[in-house]
Amino acid sequence: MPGDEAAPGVPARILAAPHRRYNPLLDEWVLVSADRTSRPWQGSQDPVARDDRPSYDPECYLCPGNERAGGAHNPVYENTFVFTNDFAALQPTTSIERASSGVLVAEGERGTCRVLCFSPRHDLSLGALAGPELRRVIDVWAEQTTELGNDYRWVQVFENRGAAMGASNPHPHGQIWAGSALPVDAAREDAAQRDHRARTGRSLLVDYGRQEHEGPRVVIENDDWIVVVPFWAAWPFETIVLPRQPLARLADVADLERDSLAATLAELVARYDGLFEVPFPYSMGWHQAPFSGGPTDHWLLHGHVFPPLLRSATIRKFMVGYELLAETQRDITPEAAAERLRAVTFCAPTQSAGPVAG
Ligand code: H2U
Ligand code: ZN
Repeated sequence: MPGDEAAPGVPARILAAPHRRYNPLLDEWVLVSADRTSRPWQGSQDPVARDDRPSYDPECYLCPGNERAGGAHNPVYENTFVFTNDFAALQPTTSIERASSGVLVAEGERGTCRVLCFSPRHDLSLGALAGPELRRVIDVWAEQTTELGNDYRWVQVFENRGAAMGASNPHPHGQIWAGSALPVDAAREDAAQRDHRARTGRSLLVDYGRQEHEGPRVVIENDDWIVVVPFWAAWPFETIVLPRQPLARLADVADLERDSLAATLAELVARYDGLFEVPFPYSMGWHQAPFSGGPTDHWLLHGHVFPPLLRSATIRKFMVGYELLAETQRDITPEAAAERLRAVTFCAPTQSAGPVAG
């Protein structure tokens, strides 16, 4: 599948030495210094994540029928369950007035935060859900986005998986935050896609997906979706999930494409889990056209997956000194990362995860 060259038109001599790659979505650069992973490491190692969860945990705040930290009780839900975060970072009643004093500027931010339990089963994860169950999660992502888009400009669907990425609970769950402002990254992606459309008449990410077709950064490619380690990836095994049709939001994804998205996501998580043979931690989420009332034809729906692991189950990439002070730097090339994800043996699941216990 991989092409001969990492980027036809970019001389191999540039990519063979330390170099910077441009991220056109965020209008920023990343420094690529291949082979730095061979340097000695006597620093931090994360504990290996043990995964011996029961299918029902009486102490879990998210399991069916249990009491949550805020005192509410979960229903005995059988599929997915959405509730307003008991410790929400945003409130729907906040006034969005803006004020400034000299160089100090502040504005109120109105919004809401929801939690989405992917399954009643405490011991599963997004990628371990059976096809129809994962498909249902996709449907809920789409429904929630449409509903919240009636009230808010930006709807952020995401999942933090694993303690290494700050997940507060191992029960399979994600979050949905919606707010009145366009957050920083959303605004940058909106501007970049709008600009590309104005200059070329085409969609930035449709152009990008076409350019990556059958190339060396492809991890998964099927009729509906392409998953690549972006040419400008910041995190070691970062991927982007792109539809092959020009769709602006999850609600635009048709029935069969939702099924193939479920299969694509399950395969992606399985490839991550197989890489270091641990439940791979990550933050993943969807970027969808903002609900600003204007045209959305410059936007392409896409998923970002940001996993922190670098060289083993216990050694992560730290975004620290140079990254915090200058710009992002990566130690393995995106092409090498994609090759390793492709090399993981993947077997499509054949049966449902089974009934809930407890
Ligand atoms: P994370 O694991 O990604 O932190 O998401 C879990 C969210 O669930 C977290 O934002 C909320 C936390 O505030 N939560 C509740 O709303 N109620 C609870 O009883 C436990 C956790
Ligand atoms: Zn649970």
